[in-house]
Amino acid sequence: MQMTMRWFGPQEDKIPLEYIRQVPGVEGVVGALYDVAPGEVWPVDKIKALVEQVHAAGLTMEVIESVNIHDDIKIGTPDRDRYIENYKQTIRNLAGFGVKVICYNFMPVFDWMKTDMNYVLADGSLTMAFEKHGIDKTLEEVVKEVLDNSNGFALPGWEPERLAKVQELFTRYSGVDDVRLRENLFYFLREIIPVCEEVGVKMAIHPDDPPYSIFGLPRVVKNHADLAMICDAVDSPANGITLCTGSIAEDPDNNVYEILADFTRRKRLHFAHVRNIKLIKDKDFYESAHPSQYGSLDMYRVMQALHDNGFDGYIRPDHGRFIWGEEGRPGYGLYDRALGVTYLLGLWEALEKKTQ
Ligand code: CS2
Ligand code: MN
Repeated sequence: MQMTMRWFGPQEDKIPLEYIRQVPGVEGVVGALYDVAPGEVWPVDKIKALVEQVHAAGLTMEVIESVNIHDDIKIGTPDRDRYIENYKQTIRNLAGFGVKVICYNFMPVFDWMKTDMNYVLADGSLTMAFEKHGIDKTLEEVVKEVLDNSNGFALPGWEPERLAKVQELFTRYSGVDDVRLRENLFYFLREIIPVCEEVGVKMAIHPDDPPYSIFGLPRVVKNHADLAMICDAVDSPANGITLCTGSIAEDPDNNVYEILADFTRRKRLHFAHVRNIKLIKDKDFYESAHPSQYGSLDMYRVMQALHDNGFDGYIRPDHGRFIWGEEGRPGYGLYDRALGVTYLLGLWEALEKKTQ
């Protein structure tokens, strides 16, 4: 297992690599280029500069999150083949610099969705939340809530220029139901997985956040059955998943522990996002501190499901709260995520010693 933290690069992240290096147990960062539009090839010179900077700080960069998928691939337009060819080239370029895992998602229109970016917890810390009265707002109001409260940071998957035309984007997806979206995902996988096998890269799909339909959009990465169908669609170790405990647990019908155990056993779980959420009522939730006592997940069981089934991939804490006066990119402050790392590694050490 390799512990990592996400880092948004020299322009987009105000946390220096040196600070990440000082978090005990963190060996690498999960990186990405943020100045390349979805659908374009990631240029070799930019990848090289990023990797060299990370290595110079004594860290690895073997995981990318995310190489985002162009809407034409998700919609399945005739233009998709051009974007898929670009994606293949990006995979090759990344493999040339030691990248082993690429995290991506297949959510139409938006990446994750939250309705409250500054939810205040009892201890005064700030977190993100999803409440259905928020979803009663109009589409434009919800988009505005997220964009206005991102503290000046560009949020991946929330490109303002793309979402300025959100209604138009919805219209483009109007003929795409779950069946079509799934077919388009499988088409994409059948094209790219052979390239991944050739260059030694593993794809790892991130679950939908939230894992059910919002605003009538189709959803195909919601639960155990969806993940199994995706893995079976192209039966290769290069076709795997990122299990985000927070996202998948937003639907209380999902058994996070069983899902973790099953895909770890199948050797398809390449990347784990481990965080806790607190379900409030009717699927409303907020993102809590990592330890079990603050949320709805038993984090010991989460780590046990990975450990006892031989997890050997990359792991990172996921969104943290804002504590100790820190400000910055929502979900990605240093302090609370560092506490998450320490806690998860503590659980892991206990599991290791118990079985020795
Ligand atoms: C992440 C996702 O920051 C987050 O919410 O867990 O946005 C994740 O990076 C993407 O969905 C993966 O493609
Ligand atoms: Mn996640």
